Amino acid sequence: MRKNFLWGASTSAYQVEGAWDQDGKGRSVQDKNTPSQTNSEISDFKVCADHYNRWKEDVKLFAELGLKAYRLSIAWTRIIPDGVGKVNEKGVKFYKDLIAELKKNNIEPIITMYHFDLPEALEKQGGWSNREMIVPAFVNYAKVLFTEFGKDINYWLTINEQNVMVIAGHIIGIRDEQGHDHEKSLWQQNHNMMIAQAKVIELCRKMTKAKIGPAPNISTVYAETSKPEDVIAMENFNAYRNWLYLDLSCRGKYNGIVWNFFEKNDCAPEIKEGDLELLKANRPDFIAFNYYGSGTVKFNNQKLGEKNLHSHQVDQQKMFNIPGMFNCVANKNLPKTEFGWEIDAVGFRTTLRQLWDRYQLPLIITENGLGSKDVLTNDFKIHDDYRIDYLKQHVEQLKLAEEEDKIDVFGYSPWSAIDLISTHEGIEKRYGFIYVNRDEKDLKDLKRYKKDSFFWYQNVIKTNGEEL
Ligand code: BGP
Repeated sequence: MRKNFLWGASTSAYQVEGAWDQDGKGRSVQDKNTPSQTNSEISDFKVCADHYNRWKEDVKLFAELGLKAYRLSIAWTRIIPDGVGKVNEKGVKFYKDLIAELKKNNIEPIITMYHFDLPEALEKQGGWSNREMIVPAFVNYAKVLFTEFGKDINYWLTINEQNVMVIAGHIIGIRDEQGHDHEKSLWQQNHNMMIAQAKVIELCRKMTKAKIGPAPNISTVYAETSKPEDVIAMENFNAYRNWLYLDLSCRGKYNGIVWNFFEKNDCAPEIKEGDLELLKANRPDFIAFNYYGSGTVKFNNQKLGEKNLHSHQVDQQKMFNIPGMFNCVANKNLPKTEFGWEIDAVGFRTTLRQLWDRYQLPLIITENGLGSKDVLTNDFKIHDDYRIDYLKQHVEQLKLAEEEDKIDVFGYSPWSAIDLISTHEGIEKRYGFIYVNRDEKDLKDLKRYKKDSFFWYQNVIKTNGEEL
């Protein structure tokens, strides 16, 4: 890989930090929408990996792993507990100390500003559906971040997986209006996020020298068969799942396929005068994207009815259908993880190629990884060869993308640096290079152990991807 390639690893605040009410932190929608509410067997986000109290030890391990970059998110509610208003100095200090320690260890901090954890106080005022309230609130939060951390940060990510928030909304902080209003409200929230993002990009350029980009979840899409109708479904799903968001942020335009869908179903968002100009004038410097596996679809010729379409959708790999657009189906050519997610390393290269071809912006992968029920042996080892296999296949394709396809890709930051609480499936679904000794309910000693994948990735970084 290129010299100075950013070999990284990722986490998000609400999944790793814990300390959910420590040092003045406000409540976020994640403190409210904990998985324990839907399934009492799995953990909530109160303690997580207790990274908030053990960050020094963790950074030491990240340095030993050899990370060149660490992608973390800042919890809005630690910085401004009510979303707007008073800044919490203790929250600011926590991230200042963490960033300083990372830099001391030559680890580039890559910061996500908002990773699913909208302040609950803002959610109560309508969240992303209240444009007049939420856009200035997000811009104000960004201003505080640029003021406090601006001189130390070279890469900002605005919003994590905006597209998954839209597809899987009610779980992660999008308001779930009922019936027909649901559709309209959903796309309005999406539009409002885009406007907020463009304003934050504008502000970033005024206040800092950093680069800034969005962080959607992008996956290549296949047609189930070569039937022409299935190819139409593939284009529809691609537009709906991937291009809508990036066309807006990188081209300042609504994707035509999705816009027609909106109009046909009377759910187009309101676009105010100047919105598209604002988007066009504030394109990102790069595209960060998360990739776990591809999607496969077949034709669907139903009509969109009054039925609420998205509310039962909980993650990006669960099957779902949009009338008139597509039906998601399983891909028989692909193996699955223990949690049923399809594994498709070649699809990773295809995704990189499509992104590069479409937008011609530098790329960085900010999530990629395999969730599994890892086992701690009696001699404190974790033999996660399945994870090594997954990552190895993906890095092989990454190398092809860079070397053969000549794609401008500047970093790879798998999920996750350390075990943390999965968005919907508890601690049992582990992704980390570092094992955290706890169960769903029994916190044990929270001790850290290096998995086999830790040593494997350490060598990948050391040899700059030569030895896999
Ligand atoms: C992405 C999110 C992460 C993380 C990851 C794994 O969608 O950005 O926050 O959770 O997916 O998903 P899960 O935890 O559901 O397995």
